[in-house]
Amino acid sequence: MLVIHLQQRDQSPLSPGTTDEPTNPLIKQFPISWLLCPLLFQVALSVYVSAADSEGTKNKGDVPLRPNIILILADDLGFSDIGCYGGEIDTPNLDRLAAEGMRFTQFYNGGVCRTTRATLLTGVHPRRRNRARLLHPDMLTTAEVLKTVGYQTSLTGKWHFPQNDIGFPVYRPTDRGFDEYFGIANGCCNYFNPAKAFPNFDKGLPPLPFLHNQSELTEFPDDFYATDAFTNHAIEQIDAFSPGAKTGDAPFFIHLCYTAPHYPLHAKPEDIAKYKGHYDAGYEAIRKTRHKRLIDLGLIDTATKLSEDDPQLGDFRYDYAMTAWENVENLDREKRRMEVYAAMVDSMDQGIGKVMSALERNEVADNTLVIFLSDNGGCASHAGYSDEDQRRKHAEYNQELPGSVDTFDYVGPEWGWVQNSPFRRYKVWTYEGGIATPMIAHWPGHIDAGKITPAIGHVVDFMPTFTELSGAEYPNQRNGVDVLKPEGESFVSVLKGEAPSEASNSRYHFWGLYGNRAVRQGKWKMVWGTTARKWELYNLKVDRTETMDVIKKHPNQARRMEQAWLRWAKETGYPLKGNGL
Ligand SMILES: [Ca+2]
Repeated sequence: MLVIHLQQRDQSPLSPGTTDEPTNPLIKQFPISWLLCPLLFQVALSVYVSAADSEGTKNKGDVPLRPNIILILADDLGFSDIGCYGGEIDTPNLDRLAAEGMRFTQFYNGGVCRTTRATLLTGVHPRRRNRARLLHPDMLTTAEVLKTVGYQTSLTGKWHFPQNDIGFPVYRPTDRGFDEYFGIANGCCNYFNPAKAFPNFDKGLPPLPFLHNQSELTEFPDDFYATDAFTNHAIEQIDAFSPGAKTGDAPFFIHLCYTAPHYPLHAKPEDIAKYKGHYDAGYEAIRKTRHKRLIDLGLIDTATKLSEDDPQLGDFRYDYAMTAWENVENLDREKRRMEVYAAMVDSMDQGIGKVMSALERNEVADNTLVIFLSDNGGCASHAGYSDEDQRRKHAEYNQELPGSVDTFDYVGPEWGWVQNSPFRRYKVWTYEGGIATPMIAHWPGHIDAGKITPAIGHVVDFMPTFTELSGAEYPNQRNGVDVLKPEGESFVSVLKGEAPSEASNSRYHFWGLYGNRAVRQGKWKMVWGTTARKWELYNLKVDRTETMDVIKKHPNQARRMEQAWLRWAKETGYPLKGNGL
């Protein structure tokens, strides 16, 4: 009798679709209204577990249904910063996850904080409707979908969708499927005191909202440090969500969005001290070392050349000329910038180690998929790079070297570029330096230890991946509104150890942000820089670092890819003029 009830259609706003056959009818049609009644929910879960047991608790292949999921997103972390991706920064915890799990060599983000977050959260490419707002009523979030099959959900850290846009719905995480939220609701904050206003050379803004669920926090303890606070909140959620009297066996989805190592450069003195002198060799030497280590680690082909720096081509806000190391005027400050950045990454890695310990302490590590990646490449932003007044204000504000609560500094163009070694450019650009991310997936007993996969993937793939892992059926509607269908592809088979299919690795991927464009299909990638304003074509199989433009040799391939990009731009509303987000 109970099974019949469970198979009845849900009448809630998040009703599952009606067209596709679910692979597990018990779970895929699990009504959200049951979640409102703890007793019925417990009974329903026990029925699910019994049914799943009778099928061997497995879906296709060897992957069990409904693992816990922890999705960790770093902010403005470069491709080769962490140790297991060739970096010199001490990241033993991420290195351990990589050694016990899988590394992706060709995974992509959206090139900048908001486009990545919007796509990763919704499974669809950004739609440029209603100015630059990217989260719309006809999109579902991963948390909303996972909740349809009983997941407990929380988001920690950076959210980055508007909080006060008059005339449009305000979406806090708790409005979009997350049971619990703690963090900076917009782009970044002072790490030691999020209530401190931004300096006048940055945007001069008052502090951005820092929320616990829907309440704004305006006071922070003296020993507050954002990275540690986010780590601690995620651990609290692991403790609260792990199996027990209150939670039963309901799985959890924790989205841990660190702001590290996004500017401002703030780190604890003991972490900064660890990196004193580590960057004295300068930009070019560090790039060469990282390039070699990436080859030694098997993460890039041995024939891959180290790319040169790009010249400044115009007045685009994110187009910077590079200064050679021997021409740097204030070496103490310049070295210190990267030392503090490394300390911020180190602190995040320490936090990830504590998160893993919490999983082990709660005895849920074996059934938890942990994924780590970055939202865009290293950032080259700099206060007033071409503005004398802003430079003066920056110098006045930053009387001391970067690191403390009273400073506000950035790594600047050269270190931002180094962070993406061996690739070209940085955040906001669609060369590999802007959009290629390290990605680690860890799931003991399910993902082969030490595996490196060449699967080409994109943050648009998380929604179908999590939908498959959870056994959810993707709903047709949200609050009575038809929703966009997921535009990515599940990478569960890759996690299981299968080689990426030819079809999967040949599909199209698209980017458009700040006037920069890119399209990848298989080995081919076309890039359009908003200052050069022309397409370039690269064969990434032999030239991952985009050093040889072969568009004149392959005009038909280029034409096909341009047409595909134009169709995508039309479909998603991406503007062909200007360089706005
Ligand atoms: Ca970012």
